[in-house]
Amino acid sequence: MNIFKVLPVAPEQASERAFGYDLIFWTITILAVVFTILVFALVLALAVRYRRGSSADRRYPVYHSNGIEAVLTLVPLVLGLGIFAWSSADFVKFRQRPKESMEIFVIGKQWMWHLQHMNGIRENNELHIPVDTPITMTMISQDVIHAMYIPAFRVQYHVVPGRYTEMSFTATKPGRYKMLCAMHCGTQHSEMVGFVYVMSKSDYARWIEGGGNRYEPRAATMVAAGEQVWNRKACGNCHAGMDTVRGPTLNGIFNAQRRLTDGSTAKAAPDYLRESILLPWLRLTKGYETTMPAYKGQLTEEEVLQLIEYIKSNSNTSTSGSPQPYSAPGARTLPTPTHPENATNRANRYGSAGVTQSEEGAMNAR
Ligand code: HEC
Ligand SMILES: [Cu+2]
Repeated sequence: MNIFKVLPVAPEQASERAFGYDLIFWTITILAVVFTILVFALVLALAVRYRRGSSADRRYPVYHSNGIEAVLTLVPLVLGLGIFAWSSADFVKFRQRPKESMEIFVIGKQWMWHLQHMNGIRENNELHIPVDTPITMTMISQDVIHAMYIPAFRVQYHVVPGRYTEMSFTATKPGRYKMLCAMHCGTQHSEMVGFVYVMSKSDYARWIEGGGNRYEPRAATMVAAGEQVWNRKACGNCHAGMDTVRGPTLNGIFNAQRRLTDGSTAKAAPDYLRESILLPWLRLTKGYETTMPAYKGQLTEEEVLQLIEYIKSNSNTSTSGSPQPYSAPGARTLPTPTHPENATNRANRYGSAGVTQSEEGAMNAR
């Protein structure tokens, strides 16, 4: 039974967490109202009773009472800590990424939401998802800070420039729900709205089979789109199937520990990869110098997400560490560098000449 449904002040409950969220919300609200009424009622009653000229008995004034002190301290303390523990538990639970989830990539920009499914289907200000399926959104902004907000799901999280944020939820009820921006982001912030369509699993399967929205041309999958960017930008000139003097292999590096020139290590998580592509010199891979061009300003956030998915897809096939030819599923082979020798390549080659043969061997053995 859902007693909160009768209160018309909250949006529909359409996700796995909505009920628990509302329960906390209403508990806090009701407690606040009850205590406000209690305090005001006492203030009024006592003011009337002890007003000047009243015949109240004033012979035994109470200056201190341990009992009252204890009640006044302990009751709010227990209530406050209880609410803290309760809401923290929910918070921790819902900030966890589900073990298996469908990924959606979200790019916020002034003033629209751009969404992309793993199979490449793109949507603007609309999102189609299946019911009862855990969804994880990987989100980034192309300009200012936004916040993805779906009131019916009781989810909201910042979408910021410069790093990925994540938000997971499971929609539990087919329907159409509002998708808003919850961070004031400029003049048309209020128009940065759209809809989430929660569909039955069979409807969703049909929708995605049919190529999504008819007015959007069917796009390549995230991975295939990433491969296109990879080829267009000729990343393969320097990143081959194994570490070379031109660059380290990216085969199998996803989520692996990378050794850096300053002696530290870094996990090749999405944020690290994004930084390595846009501003590669901030953290240099051990054994290499600043020969990789910085792609900041040359790639859109969407392209970076696609590149990362491409790099990730090549992680699955190779056992980490041992250099292997690039062979991801679907006959994606990374071209070996075949570009003609020119001044830039030569400079690159000699620029990274800090890598000696033995060091290179050591890196390959890594
Ligand atoms: C001119 C050669 C060159 C090109 C072109 C190049 N890179 Fe690199 N890349 C390097 C070198 C050298 C490093 C190691 C030094 C560093 O961390 O910057 C590197 C490092 C990286 C890393 C970090 C790998 C690690 O070891 O942790 C990533 C990710 C990466 N590149 C992706 C790309 C992508 C994607 C492209 C194409 C858009 C690209 N690179 C194009 C030379 C290149
Ligand atoms: Cu916004």
